Amino acid sequence: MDKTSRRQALRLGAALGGSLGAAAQEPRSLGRPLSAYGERSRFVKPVRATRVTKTPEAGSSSTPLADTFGIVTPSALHYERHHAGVPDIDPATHRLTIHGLVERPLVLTMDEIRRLPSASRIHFLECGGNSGSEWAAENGPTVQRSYGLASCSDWTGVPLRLLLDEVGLKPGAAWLIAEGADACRMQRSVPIVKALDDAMLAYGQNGEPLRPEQGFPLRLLTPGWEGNVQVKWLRRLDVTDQPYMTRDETSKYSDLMPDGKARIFTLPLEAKSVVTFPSGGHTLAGAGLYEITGLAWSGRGRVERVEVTLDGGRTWVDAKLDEPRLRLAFTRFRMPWRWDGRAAAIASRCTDESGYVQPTRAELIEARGTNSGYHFNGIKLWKISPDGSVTNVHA
Ligand SMILES: Nc1nc2c(c(=O)[nH]1)N[C@H]1C(S)=C(S)[C@@H](COP(=O)(O)O)O[C@H]1N2
Ligand SMILES: [Mo]
Repeated sequence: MDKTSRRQALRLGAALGGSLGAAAQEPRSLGRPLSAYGERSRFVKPVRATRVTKTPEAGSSSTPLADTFGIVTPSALHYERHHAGVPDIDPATHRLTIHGLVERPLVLTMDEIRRLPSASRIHFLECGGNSGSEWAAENGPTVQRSYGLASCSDWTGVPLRLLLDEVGLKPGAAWLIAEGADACRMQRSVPIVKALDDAMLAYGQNGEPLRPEQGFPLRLLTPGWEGNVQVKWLRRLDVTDQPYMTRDETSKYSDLMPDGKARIFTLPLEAKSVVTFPSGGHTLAGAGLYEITGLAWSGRGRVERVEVTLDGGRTWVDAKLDEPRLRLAFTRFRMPWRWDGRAAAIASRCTDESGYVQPTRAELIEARGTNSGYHFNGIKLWKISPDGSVTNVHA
């Protein structure tokens, strides 16, 4: 198909594109010289949005999901969540201790860890509190504010299994307690089955060492599980027969059910998706062609299907999924859309390879009540008004 007929096929019409004359007149001058470490164009502005908490050392910042392409989040825009600030760790003095119910306790330097067989894998990371505001009546205005505690990177590191084989698990070893080197010494209990399955000690992120915000020089990765277990600045793994019941696995990252009991250790994240364009805060320039796009992911494997609704959930059509569709990674979906200029309510619905279908918010509340603050994975509606403005609505 030549260029002319493709334009006709998309029927872009006079609304898009200018005339040929103007571009040819631009002046030329020498560009700037080489640089040692790259920066993005000064015309590109998206940044992480910071949520201010009591102190800046115990806060979070969210990824501008609507401004990223594909499935990999630029390291500089990866969301951040930390409870005691970002420590400044010299990898030359950092140590990882593995002890507890093991035959041969080990203390490893970073150089020693870097000599071990390694792997690189693309995985999403999502805070268990991501889109927590969707439980409430008042929700975040933009996809960044409401869904930006999720990012996806190419991680490099050592399969944890290798090291556990090396230290030798003693009978009764059922959990390991991962501890960070930050001031709060954050700890989470990890079932040993995950540690022996696909958990990884990561030192690389998107082709370079981890960013300090992501846990430099070493973090635990438990792919598909809530972000909180993926302990950053990892300094210690204590193999035990039971969980520690730490602060972050009891009072935090747990959900109070209507019967007064709490769901705890809900570690794998359920299938989820969100339309990132158009989404809250966008303004459509007028009727015509747009590409609806968004991200889908599941802590239980691959994304199998993403459907999109334009009428608030009455009818659904399949979106196109980008390949490769990786296990426990973001999957990008897309769908061309010709907006007729009338009110619309758009949303996406993800089905993962286990057959699990993303529930509506109402179904989620039916099952879990309204006391939950974490683990929200309901279908997310955005309302398009005739003036082109896009807002966050529940139903
Ligand atoms: N040592 C340590 N690890 C930590 C945290 C922390 O505060 N300290 N925060 C956790 C939480 S709540 C999340 S959601 C993820 C965030 O990882 P990121 O900042 O790389 O996005 O790290 C987890 N690991
Ligand atoms: Mo988190």
